[in-house]
Amino acid sequence: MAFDIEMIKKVYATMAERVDKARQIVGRPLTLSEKILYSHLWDGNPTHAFTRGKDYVDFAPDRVACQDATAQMALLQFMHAGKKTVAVPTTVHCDHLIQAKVGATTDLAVANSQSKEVFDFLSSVSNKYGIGFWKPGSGIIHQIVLENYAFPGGMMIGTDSHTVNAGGLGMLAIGVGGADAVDVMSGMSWELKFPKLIGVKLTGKLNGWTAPKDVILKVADILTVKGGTGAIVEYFGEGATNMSCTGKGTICNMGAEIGATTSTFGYDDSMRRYLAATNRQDIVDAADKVAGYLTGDTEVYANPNNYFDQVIEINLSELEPHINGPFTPDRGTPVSKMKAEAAANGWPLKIEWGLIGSCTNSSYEDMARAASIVEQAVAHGITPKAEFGINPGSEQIRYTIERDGIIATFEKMGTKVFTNACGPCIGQWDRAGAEKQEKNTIVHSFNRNFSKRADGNPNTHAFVTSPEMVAALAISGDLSFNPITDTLLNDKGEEVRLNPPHGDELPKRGFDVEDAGFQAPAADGSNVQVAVSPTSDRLQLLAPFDAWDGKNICGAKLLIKAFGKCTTDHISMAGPWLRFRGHLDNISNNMLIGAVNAYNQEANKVKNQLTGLYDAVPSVARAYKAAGIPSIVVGDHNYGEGSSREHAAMEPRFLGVKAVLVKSFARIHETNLKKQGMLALTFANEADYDKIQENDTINFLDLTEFTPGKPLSLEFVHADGSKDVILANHTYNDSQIGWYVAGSALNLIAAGKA
Ligand code: MIC
Ligand code: SF4
Repeated sequence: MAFDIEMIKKVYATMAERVDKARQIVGRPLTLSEKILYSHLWDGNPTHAFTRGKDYVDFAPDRVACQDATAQMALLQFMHAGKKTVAVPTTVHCDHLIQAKVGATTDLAVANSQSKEVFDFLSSVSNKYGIGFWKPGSGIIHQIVLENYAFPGGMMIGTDSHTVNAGGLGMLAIGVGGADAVDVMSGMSWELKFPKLIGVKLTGKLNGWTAPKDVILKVADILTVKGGTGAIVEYFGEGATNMSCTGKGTICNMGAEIGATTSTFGYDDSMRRYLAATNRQDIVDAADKVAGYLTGDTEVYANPNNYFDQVIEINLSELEPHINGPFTPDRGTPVSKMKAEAAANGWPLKIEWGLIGSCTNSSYEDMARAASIVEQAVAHGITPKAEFGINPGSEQIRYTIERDGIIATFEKMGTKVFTNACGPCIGQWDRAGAEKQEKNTIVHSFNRNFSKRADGNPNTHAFVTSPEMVAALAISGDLSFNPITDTLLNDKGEEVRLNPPHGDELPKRGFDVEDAGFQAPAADGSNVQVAVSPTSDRLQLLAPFDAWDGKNICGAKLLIKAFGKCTTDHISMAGPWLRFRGHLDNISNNMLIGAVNAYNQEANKVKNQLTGLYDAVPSVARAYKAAGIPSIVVGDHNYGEGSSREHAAMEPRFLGVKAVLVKSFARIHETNLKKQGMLALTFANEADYDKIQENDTINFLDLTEFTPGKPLSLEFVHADGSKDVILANHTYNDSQIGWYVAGSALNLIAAGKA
């Protein structure tokens, strides 16, 4: 389990040299993000300055992390790469497949039996290929990475969009699809368009009820779900250094919700404290020697406008607690405005559940601060109005908060302590009554609140807020409750006011754990057998996708024109479908079932042009596929926002969709489509979206001339015989066109040609 200090020292040894060189080449002071990017170039030393937002650059990340729901597909692909072991340190974490129902002990036992086949598969593949394996119950991937593997100045990738959490410890940590991870695990470079840079200057100091979460809830409100696309967000200023390391993790974590490539903070005392508390003084000693390289240059932070593409300033002393939602994480409402907003929008005021946890907010500090609110309520004799559930971030956190009496405090309010896992955050929540689809409100400390995400009920209004606000709101049972100004009634009918939360940043007596849940891989795994049963409905070996036949795509049918928000939750739903993440055929039955059809405003009801009848999206896709007819998907802005799950790209590929044409893409999803041999295209003229009709047949006119920088022409033949030729842009470079030609990036690796 030990982190690799020698590897880290090596990173630091080359960092100084490379950063100094980069500074000369770029010809000006450097941001932290640039320092980490330039010192992780695949070909060693920097030779020229890159253009932000334009140049594709090859990088050499230091680590890879995968979670169970995406690792299955990633490792099924890795098995085709023909390698003996992974080329860089890699870990697999079992956290997504555990349902929250009655409480940790029972729920974990149920998961271990229901998903035994999948956990056994992940454990044996990890053992075979030199991958560290974190068992179910060990915790949520991003907390474990922060506690064990993240280090200032490092670069890592992970098959989960919230990999970015490790920015809290000064890393550049980036979420990717499994195919990208396979490249790095196979010893190849990892490609990324050199990001733009957004600087966020934090002045002042958090106080009262305001928490780190409010910083990112505010940033999300300013930048919206696509405002960070293609950019790294770098935080600096006295407000940043005044904040805990895990608080920084919360802020970086939710950078995924604004589409940012990643977010990061410069190395400071909060990171020293956190590293020391998690038994990594060695890293502090090594980092201190190169500390100047682990943060942005002084001139940059003094005059940020000269160095960042965009600068935002937030005064933490004035920041109010925020409650974001419902249905989207960027709809921000300061707590003082909630009463009016909720009334104006008809949001149910009664709160049914308060949930604290997820990779965003499950640290020791989060639990301690939320418990301080619960403690007060108990002392005042207040009965909580809503139900309460917590998911600790890791076994180390759970063990320590139990030792320190924090769990006992929560239990005084009848709180359910669920497994150290994602749980309700990813729809792994057997919520009683959810099937009735009643309109209701829940508050949680998670990061995402897309429709149906937590409990499958489209009428659940989920609001995102800090753990301490979740506690206060759930106790009051009222979405419009403002703990700063309002009072609560206790069991004697007295009005009482809650004091602002408090809690230790790190446990005074240190962290403790009996069994963290780690399994080290075999020193030589060559004899380890990995079994996948041919009759399994959970796992299926992959067959390579067909190579391109070199011809224009002709006679394709429009499968769906998606209307409005279409996240990866709409394209490949999680919750109950998570159990098929290792079985491409089975999981394809959820393809686009959440997307709204632009022609009837209904989900999962599209026209089958062969029969004229309306049917479920996967059934119609399968009908076209069976008839040998290609299909295409059309979508709106920020298509594929949210998760890194490559199933959202593999399913359409598997069901015969050839192209996805949208107004704009979320970064990870666009790459996932390219890697799986799909055409990811954007309208050259957005208004052309309106020209596409339900009964259209599509012909590509110049795919045979597919080249970087040259738009493609698509002919849409309407039912009355009239035609529109629509120009589609793409961002494929030469090697990515190679993936398309081969049928997928993996086909190239398997052929030894990558
Ligand atoms: C999520 O938060 O949506 C997930 C589940 O963690 C995903 C990964 C997945 O779909 O497995 C993510 O954010 O990438
Ligand atoms: Fe798990 Fe939720 Fe974090 Fe995704 S966002 S990794 S589902 S806790």
